[in-house]
Amino acid sequence: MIQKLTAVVVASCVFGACALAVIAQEPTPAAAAPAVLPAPSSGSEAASGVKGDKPAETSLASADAEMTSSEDALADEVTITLPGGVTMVLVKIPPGSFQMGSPYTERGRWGGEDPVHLVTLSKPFYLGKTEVTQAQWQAVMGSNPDSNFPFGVGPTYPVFFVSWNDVAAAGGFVEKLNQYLGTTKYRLPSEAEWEYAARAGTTSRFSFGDNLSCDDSCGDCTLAAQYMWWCANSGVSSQAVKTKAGNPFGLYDMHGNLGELVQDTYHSDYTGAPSDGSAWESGGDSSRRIFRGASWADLAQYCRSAFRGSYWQDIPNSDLGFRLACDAASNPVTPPVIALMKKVSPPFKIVVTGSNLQSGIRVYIDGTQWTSVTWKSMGKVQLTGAIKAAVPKGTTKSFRFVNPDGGETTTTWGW
Ligand SMILES: [Ca+2]
Repeated sequence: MIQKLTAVVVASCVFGACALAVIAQEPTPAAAAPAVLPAPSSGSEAASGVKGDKPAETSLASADAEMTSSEDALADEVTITLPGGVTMVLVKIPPGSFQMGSPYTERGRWGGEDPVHLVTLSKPFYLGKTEVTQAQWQAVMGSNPDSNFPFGVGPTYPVFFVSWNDVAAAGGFVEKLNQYLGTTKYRLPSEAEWEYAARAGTTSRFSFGDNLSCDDSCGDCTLAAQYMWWCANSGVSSQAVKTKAGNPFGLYDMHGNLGELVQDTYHSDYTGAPSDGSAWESGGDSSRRIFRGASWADLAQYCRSAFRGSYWQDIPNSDLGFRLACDAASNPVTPPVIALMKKVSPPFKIVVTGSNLQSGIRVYIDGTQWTSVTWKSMGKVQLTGAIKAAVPKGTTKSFRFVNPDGGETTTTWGW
């Protein structure tokens, strides 16, 4: 279950309808490397964790709509709409503290999970309910890197064979998604955020328990098979997302299916790691990035919550994908509410009301960004000549209003 927020969050405009001044502007243009398992090492440190040698138009569903309380003001889930109407759901992860890493007594661990250290995440954030799918990748990037693979291909399958650079470097998925949504808040999770979310309040090896009655390799295991895809049950392929049970936070495939790239560069262990949940990108091996959760091809022991591996930043791998994270605003956010649209003289009057709109709002017409609007004042504002030109009399257009802090709403207008 998702914990309730206890922090008191204060926002201006929460209890009153704050109006956005809409100032018409000039129209703005809209915007395989081998999968190598960690090598076993001696003793209880089972693996090195080093992977491989180098070779729209829909409103946010229920999003942020609870504005009457200062607690738990963020929606438990948000749904973002990608080009073509493809959606992606992110789950609210509550703030909290946890012990990151694995104790010496944990079966199947390796030394890269040392030392166990306290991490405190002071703010909530959102994390993808599933790994990013091929449909979602296709919607944002315009192509499917997996289409020619003989396995694991389909719109509901997680996208794989994308390098960290393909995801998070300039021109990658994250950047293009942010551009499309008119924001900067979507990103990869940090390694600490990922483990915190995978554990979901648990301290056992897996979020479903220690699973000590099964072996840690590829043997049949009734319990684990309810929750994850790994070498025992996946055949020779990743599987459609959300086809196993979720964890206590409502996240799917955190154990297995695909290993998931996170923001952090590779450090051989946690000595010197930050304790605030931020990504660790200084020092270490800057040519490699961390992945978490292991994959359909991996042993059960690598699917543990604490397991960590790394891979070359610029090389794709058929075992690796990712899921998206998103900053939650420090204040509650709400979709803008269009209170009024009517034809008057001058022709159009649009009044946008909502809360926490200090970052302004972006207006899209038929999917193309038309203008950005800045917070101006309370009250009604008229769109005159520009909107008249954008929506000629006798036509009908789809209008999408996006709050960069979260939330959007869509309507269809004509006159
Ligand atoms: Ca996974």
